[in-house]
Amino acid sequence: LSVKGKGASQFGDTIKVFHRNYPTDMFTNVTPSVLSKLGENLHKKQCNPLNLIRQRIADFFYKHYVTRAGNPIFSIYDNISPVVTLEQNFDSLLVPKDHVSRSLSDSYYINMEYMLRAHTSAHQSDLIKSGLDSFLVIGDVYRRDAIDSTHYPVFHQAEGVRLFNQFQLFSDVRDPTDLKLFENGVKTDDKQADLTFDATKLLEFSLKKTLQDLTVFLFGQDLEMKWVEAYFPFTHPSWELEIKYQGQWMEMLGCGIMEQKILKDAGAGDKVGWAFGLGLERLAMKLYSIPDIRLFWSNDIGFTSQFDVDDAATPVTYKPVSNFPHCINDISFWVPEGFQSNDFYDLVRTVGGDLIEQVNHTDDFIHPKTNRRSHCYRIMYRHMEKTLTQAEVNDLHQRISEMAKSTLGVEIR
Ligand code: FA5
Ligand code: MG
Repeated sequence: LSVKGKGASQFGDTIKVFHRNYPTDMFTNVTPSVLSKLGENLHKKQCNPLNLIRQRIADFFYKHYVTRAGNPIFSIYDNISPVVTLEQNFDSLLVPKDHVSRSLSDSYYINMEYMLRAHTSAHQSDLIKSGLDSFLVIGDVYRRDAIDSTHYPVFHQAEGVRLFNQFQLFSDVRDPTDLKLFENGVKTDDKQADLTFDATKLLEFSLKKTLQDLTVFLFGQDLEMKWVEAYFPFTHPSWELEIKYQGQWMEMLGCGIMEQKILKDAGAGDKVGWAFGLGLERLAMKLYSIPDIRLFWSNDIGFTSQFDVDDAATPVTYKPVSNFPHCINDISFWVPEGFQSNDFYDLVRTVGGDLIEQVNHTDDFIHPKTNRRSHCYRIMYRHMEKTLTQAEVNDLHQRISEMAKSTLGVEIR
């Protein structure tokens, strides 16, 4: 196993993903455990809460956004392969060449050309190029990330894009004669250089109204939420929506006014638009009171039977089968030059699978004399459906430490 981007040895010269062989290279850092999630499509799976959420979102857009002839405005794509090019995931979205999200420690690469999409935004440009104005993309996305109850290396997003021409954007304005979409201006915190202030404000209003209406549709009126300013390379201005979940603010989605260059490059430079990307697990956790993101992957009938409903609008409140105790073990080691915490998180997940509830980086220090760096991690083990024995945990912990020694070059202290 290698999680550092030199996975060629682990897989040989090629990796097979969905019946296609890809040559491995210096970028290759996908792991067998992450590849095993491809094609699971939880958002299409019977009795999975993500499937219910997907249907609810589709209902909302089909019901509330229709043309005068009664046809839905948004078309929905929930079947696009998560294998994308770096061009799709990054370049088409103006992500700078040196942006952190491109690093081997943040994304899963098949090789220098292909990766597992890190967000559903990867499909924006292609779908606009194909002539669409309003669409949703729903699917699985992959990220090397921290491990806790709201983060998992595979999760699901719903992307929404809506484009407007001049007539459509200003259709509700009483006297639109003086209003324009474009100007030759300067970029400020409030707007892009080539969009007018009027167009920007109307887009912001339309975007926030759509997302607020969606949250009211899903959660009802008395949900605590707030808009926070944000930054994305592909939108400006940008926002995130947070909602209160178990007493804490939890980020649900990112959104903003689409960078005009993306539309130009995709052949839709005469239109303006907004886009959003929301996390389905986060929505589902809130909606069904699901306490841990790993539960979405459970095939345990105690879990799935609770989401066995004919109508996706049926209210469901998850009742934990029971809460089994967790075991905590610490591990500390000297790390080599260039060591990344995400390499260790991946390794822990690869060895421990869903028995890993959480990994915290608890200490980081540099030896004053030798200048060597030491990291300490606290690993919380918990089985969702039974009590783990200390022997089982020790065995796992031992395997994690062996694997860290042999593949990450750390020295256990
Ligand atoms: C994005 O992925 C942007 N593509 C969103 C976007 C689309 C912005 C279009 C502007 C226009 P972000 O990394 O914040 O942004 O992720 C979006 C949402 O995915 C988060 O708000 C959260 O709900 C969910 N999410 C992110 N990381 C994880 C994770 N590791 N586990 C579960 N959910 C996650
Ligand atoms: Mg975010």
